[in-house]
Amino acid sequence: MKISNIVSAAAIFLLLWCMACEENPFDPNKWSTLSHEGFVLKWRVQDSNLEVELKGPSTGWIAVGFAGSYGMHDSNIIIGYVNGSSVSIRDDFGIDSDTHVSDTDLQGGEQNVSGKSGSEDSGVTTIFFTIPLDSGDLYDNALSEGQSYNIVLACAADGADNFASGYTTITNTSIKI
Ligand SMILES: [Ca+2]
Ligand SMILES: [Ca+2]
Repeated sequence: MKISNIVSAAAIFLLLWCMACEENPFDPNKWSTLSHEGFVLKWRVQDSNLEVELKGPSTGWIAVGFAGSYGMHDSNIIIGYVNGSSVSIRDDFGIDSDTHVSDTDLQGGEQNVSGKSGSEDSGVTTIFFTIPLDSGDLYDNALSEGQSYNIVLACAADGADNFASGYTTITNTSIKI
């Protein structure tokens, strides 16, 4: 066997090995992904937290809500928008199927989102954030790894860089944490 063939074989082996690594289902750092009606949600459990990346089809606000019922109702909603270099992300709660308010405005509620960042490109907003699996806040529904939960995905009209505008898209689905 020529040296060049050995090098090629080694390169292919390494490539396949690396690809297999990325697909390792036991990798604790692995992200789960859901694509649903123009949204892409990625999440992973890290220690006692849930790390989340949400992409939504709007240059206005986008939101994901965890463990509610229909629409936004009773959902722990994390809503965010990007305006130039400014990223705003807020910890909300769905008080009915289409109304969300800041946890801070609810009695005993507090903001429990960390690691906030985001970007906007080609009509798509992306936000990153971390929430505790169980913040202890009445307005953040406790989550357990391995369980499935109803979620809500929503966004506002393009350019609605605020938390007050109504949604133009809202959809419910479910994920396994
Ligand atoms: Ca909260
Ligand atoms: Ca909340």
